[in-house]
Amino acid sequence: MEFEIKPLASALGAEIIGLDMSQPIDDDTQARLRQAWLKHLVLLFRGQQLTPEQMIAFSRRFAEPHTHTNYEAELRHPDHAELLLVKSRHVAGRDVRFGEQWHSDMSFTTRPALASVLYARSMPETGGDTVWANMYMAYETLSEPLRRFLDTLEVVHDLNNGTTHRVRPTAMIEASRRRNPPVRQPAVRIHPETGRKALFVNEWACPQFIGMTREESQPILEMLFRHSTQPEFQFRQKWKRDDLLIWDNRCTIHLALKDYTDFSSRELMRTSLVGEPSGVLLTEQEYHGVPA
Ligand SMILES: O=C(O)CCC(=O)C(=O)O
Repeated sequence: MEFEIKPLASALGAEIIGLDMSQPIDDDTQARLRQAWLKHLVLLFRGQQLTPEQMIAFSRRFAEPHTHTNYEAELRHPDHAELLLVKSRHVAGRDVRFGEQWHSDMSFTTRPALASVLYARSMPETGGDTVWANMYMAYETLSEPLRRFLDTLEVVHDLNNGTTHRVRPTAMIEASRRRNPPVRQPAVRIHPETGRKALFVNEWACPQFIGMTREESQPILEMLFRHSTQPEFQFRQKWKRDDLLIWDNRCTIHLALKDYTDFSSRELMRTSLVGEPSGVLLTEQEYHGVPA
């Protein structure tokens, strides 16, 4: 099957033109799509008409979808455990946009998402874009001594570190922490398919390095957050209804922009695809014993 690959930014992102993803795709086409995805990290398919089952089938061509038991029930599709409903909400008296800090999906688990898929159902007239950053570039553009230092480090990934999680009532945080205990991950991950190194830290999940205090960790982490999200490393998606987009969480981070107010106007469906094992659950001592 023929298709065109149109790069959308120099750092990452490409549009695939000429494929209808509601239809079966032969193995050769799927293999070429996967190569394109490994090269461009984010693939966009415009104008796709998919049922929930077809969206799950599309996702399954890349990897097995998570069933999202670590998320609250209200965020899950009532009939399909594989589908998350991505919409903004009011939580603890605050407007919370799904994904409003830079992150990599499920990095706070020992099976971080290999990929995620978003399918746009409705969008505000203006605003509500999503931005991705290339974490290969983030790693490769650091100085050699810093790369060597980071290669040896592990970093805490904690879902409840995010600003939207920290402001919730204590009981809610505790329940979320039981579902999502913090993990330690390598600060630099070797991509299992390409063999390239990618920086694996993000502002949502990462409060500190293992074996270092927060005071020592934070200036380094803040520098890395700034460095990795510079505009030259980004691709920005302006959504249209029926856009279908898949990205590689092993070498990208992403951010949902907060520049819209009408919550009911923006809704997407998401699958997250189960990735290779990475990271280890923190021991109580590691979690509570690290000097602040
Ligand atoms: O709503 C978006 O644009 C992105 C949502 C997000 O960050 C996610 O699904 O992980």
